[in-house]
Amino acid sequence: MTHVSASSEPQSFDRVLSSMCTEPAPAARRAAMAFLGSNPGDPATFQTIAARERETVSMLGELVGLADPHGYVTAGGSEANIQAVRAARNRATVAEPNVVAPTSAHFSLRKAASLLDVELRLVETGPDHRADPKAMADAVDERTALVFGVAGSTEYGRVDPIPALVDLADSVDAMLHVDAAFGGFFLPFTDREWHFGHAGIDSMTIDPHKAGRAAIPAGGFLARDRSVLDALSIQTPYLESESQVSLGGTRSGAGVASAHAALETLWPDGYRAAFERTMELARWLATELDSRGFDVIEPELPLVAWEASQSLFERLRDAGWRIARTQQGAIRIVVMPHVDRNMLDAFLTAVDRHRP
Ligand code: 0PR
Repeated sequence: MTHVSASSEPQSFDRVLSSMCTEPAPAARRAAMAFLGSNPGDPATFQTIAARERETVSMLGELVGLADPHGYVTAGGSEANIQAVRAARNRATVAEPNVVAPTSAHFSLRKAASLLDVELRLVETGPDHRADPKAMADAVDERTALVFGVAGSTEYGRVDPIPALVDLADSVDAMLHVDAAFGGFFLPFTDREWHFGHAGIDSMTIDPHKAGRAAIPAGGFLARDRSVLDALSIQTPYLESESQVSLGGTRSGAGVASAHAALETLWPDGYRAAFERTMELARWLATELDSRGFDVIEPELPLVAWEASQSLFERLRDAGWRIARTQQGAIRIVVMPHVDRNMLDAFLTAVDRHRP
């Protein structure tokens, strides 16, 4: 029998500038291996991993400024975003509820809308690539169940004006969800207004398997009130445990254990050091691209977006660089912890070689 595969080598991050995934921290890798067979979806049977999940939620709460958080470790940001929409829909008292979000919201929101049969109202971002609360105010009404904001957008690394979105959600009695899947492990070291310190935030997405340096799958769904999780709860008649709030049934103990180990090892000093190093690299890369005459969007998080031609993009890809394009045609480089100065030097050499 012939096996067809690109390579038998393990994943190399050598030229990966497109991904929000990175090398897991060594302790996170070891912990994942140790819990490959345990299922946090059945906490009465798998009590060790269930306890680690509770501790993980509590550590994530500390990161996002929420004492006594409710939540669980999801399979990723998509599940957490889908669950936010599901909770809001289940709690809505009106028929045909809608969700109002900026166009910068991750595409998982479109999955949520199609799965849950809610209307998704996407509102153009402002020229700064952030949510535009005034434009969003025109889109909300008495049927709005959820207002959605992003703290660290997928394409530009932008933080929406969360306090203004909180006010907007309040004005129509809707829930407010913040998607900090990408930004959550960087923003504690900035002075941005994004965390649960703002009274009106109901729920949040924050993903250990991105900048948290946990193994995949490890996302996070956090809520201020127990009632948000109650809105997700399903009875599980024949299990030892009586109910389940997660979207998945059997879940990865590896992801949970890995998130727990990463947080225990890296919060806060390790994450702070990683943020400072990658942020400085991102600023440096932005300056280098700018000095070559490219239009660069000033990085706010370790993500650099810059205008480049389709032909340069394709040549860099053909040369083996893993890079992504935004919907508006900019090249997007995510400066994750596996990226270093040598790699970016090599990338800039490639840019100089392949530009017209
Ligand atoms: N929310 C935000 C803000 C995101 O950026 C993402 C993922 C999600 C939610 C969804 O998270 P999951 O993919 O964990 O469900 N954004 C990444 C992106 O589009 C997804 C990704 C990750 C793509 C790694 C490629 C890759 O190699 O960049």
